[in-house]
Amino acid sequence: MKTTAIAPSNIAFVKYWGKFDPDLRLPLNDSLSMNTDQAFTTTTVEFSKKYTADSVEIIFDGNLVPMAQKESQRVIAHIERIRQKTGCREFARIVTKNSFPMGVGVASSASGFAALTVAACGATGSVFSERELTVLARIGSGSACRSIPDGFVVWKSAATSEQSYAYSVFPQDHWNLVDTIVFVDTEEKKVSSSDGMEYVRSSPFWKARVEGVPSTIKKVMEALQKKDIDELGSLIESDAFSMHAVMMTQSPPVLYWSGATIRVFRAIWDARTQGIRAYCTVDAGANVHVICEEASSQQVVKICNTIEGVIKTVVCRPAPGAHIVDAHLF
Ligand code: 2P0
Repeated sequence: MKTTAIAPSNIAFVKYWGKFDPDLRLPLNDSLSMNTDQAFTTTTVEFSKKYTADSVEIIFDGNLVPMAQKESQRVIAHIERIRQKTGCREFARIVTKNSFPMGVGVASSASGFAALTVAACGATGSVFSERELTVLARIGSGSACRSIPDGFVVWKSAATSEQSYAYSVFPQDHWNLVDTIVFVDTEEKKVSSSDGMEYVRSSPFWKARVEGVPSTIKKVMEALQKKDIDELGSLIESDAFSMHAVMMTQSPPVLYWSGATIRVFRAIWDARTQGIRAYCTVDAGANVHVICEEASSQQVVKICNTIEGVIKTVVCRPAPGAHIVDAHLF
């Protein structure tokens, strides 16, 4: 059976950095994110007797190419997990396409494993609840579980796999927030998130950050409910810096920012003194996400496009979660 799914990427307002069970990807803290409509992955999975091995291909610049070995092994391990859960015995062909470059801190693994989970589960013919899909996606890549429910999503930290799931807290049309992704680097990052967060406990600050997260999530939920951009923006900017402070003080340290990353921060802070209500957040990469309301979006894009080192800006709005579509990739 063949199934195709589209899954958005997501930008974390309260970040996930560190796990207490790396195999099950059980996170040290809850996290909260917004799905983004312009950064997404489309994946088609077909299980069939006609295949004699699993294959993973990616559509890159319009051409179908085999996925690099390290990534394809992770994809096939996930397919095997789904086969074991469903009793499916056939090999799979997997073809995938991203709307954005991989490995540049724009959560390609989040949209990738969310789309893969929904497409592969659908292609087995078995029926899963949304919660079960988020648990499965999480084992593929932690933040992928947040790309399955709609809009604004919380992922719970919990002691067991079944309890660490993601759920929507507000739909995508709750608030006209805009995430302007400011690309300053489109090369693959040198330290993957999985590798980087392995050493989280070597930072003297990790525990303080994890202990503060429940209160931050509560305040972010209140700011979302009230649609208070200044309160929300201050909280997410502060959480991003707190995560990067942990990264930079790990041993070995991880520094994802470039000079242009910092120029974007400063430009946005300057803009705030001029009354533009916009705030920065950064994931495990150099590219900055500028969060504002629709009314400030054009000014934000204009400012960002004049900063030295900015390659391009992509304007994203809140998006629904992963879903099945009719148009297959093969
Ligand atoms: C997040 N990041 O909350 C944080 C912020 C990066 C920085 O989730 O090892 O690719 O596959 O579970 O999900 C990126 O980490 O890591 C991430 P794995 P993942 O969005």
